[in-house]
Amino acid sequence: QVIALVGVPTDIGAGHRGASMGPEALRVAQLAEKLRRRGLEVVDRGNLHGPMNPWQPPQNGYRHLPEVVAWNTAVHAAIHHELQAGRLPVMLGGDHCLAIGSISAVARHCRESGRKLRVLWLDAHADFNTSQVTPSGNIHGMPVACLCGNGPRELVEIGEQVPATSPDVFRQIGIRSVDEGEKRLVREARVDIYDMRHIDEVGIKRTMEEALEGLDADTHLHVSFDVDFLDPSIAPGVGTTVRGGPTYREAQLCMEMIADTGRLGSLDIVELNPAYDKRNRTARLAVELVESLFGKSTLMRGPD
Ligand code: DIR
Ligand code: MN
Ligand code: MN
Ligand code: MN
Repeated sequence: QVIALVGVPTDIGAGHRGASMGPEALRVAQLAEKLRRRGLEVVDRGNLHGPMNPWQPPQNGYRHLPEVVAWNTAVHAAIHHELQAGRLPVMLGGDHCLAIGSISAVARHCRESGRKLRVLWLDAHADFNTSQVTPSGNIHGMPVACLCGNGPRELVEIGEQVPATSPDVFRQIGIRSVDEGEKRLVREARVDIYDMRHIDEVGIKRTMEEALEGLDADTHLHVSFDVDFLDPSIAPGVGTTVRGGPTYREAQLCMEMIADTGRLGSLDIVELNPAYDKRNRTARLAVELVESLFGKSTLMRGPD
């Protein structure tokens, strides 16, 4: 299967500038070349285009809502196009608001092809805020809520079916920062959250077994990888670091266990912010982890 890289150079939904440089940082870290070296076929579609970041304060609880709609409309069309053509899309963000466009496209494709959807949300944050409870107005803190129908009409309606998906398709892993009002919302929606305490208590292996449970031959697995999932000591190049995240080895095992399912159908790599990084090390780490996600491992491990 051909992997299609789709760059989305914007920080329109974030509270810090610089995630717009994410796609180029991943290219500089040789994402395409490293995957090709593994024998995979990769096409780089270049970057999507959209409005400049006007850097305005929030209005009615949302910062840059019209611009966020414009970018996500472009993402939805591009990702759906790749899926329709049988390719495996990798969205190079960009901030995490762009998951509204990508996951709504994946959900639409699953409906059209009669497949089930599972979304692994690797993140320090639950991204389940609404305009009522957001502390920031930044829409990168709201994509999961929007995808579940809880958000402004213009965003909730991207992807035709409203809501695009439902809380039960999500498994959130690595969570360690949930805002006060957001806690009530994730609880009410019964979002399946494997927070850092859960990982501490049962370990990353058991956590991933739980999150991946019930996948079958016709499940499409989407991974939404917010780079702030990782501990800031290994991944400083993000706008909103939260200490106490997965270590290098925990992250590797997480990616390898996803690869082992053989069900990966699409991927977002978001929130990478080279302005906060040193010598592109966070992009290089992200590329290394994505190699594992696509099957790289130390030894060959068979069923016997
Ligand atoms: C915070 C930060 N929960 C907010 N969110 C995210 O502003 O809603 N940072 N996603 O990466
Ligand atoms: Mn996020
Ligand atoms: Mn389709
Ligand atoms: Mn995050």
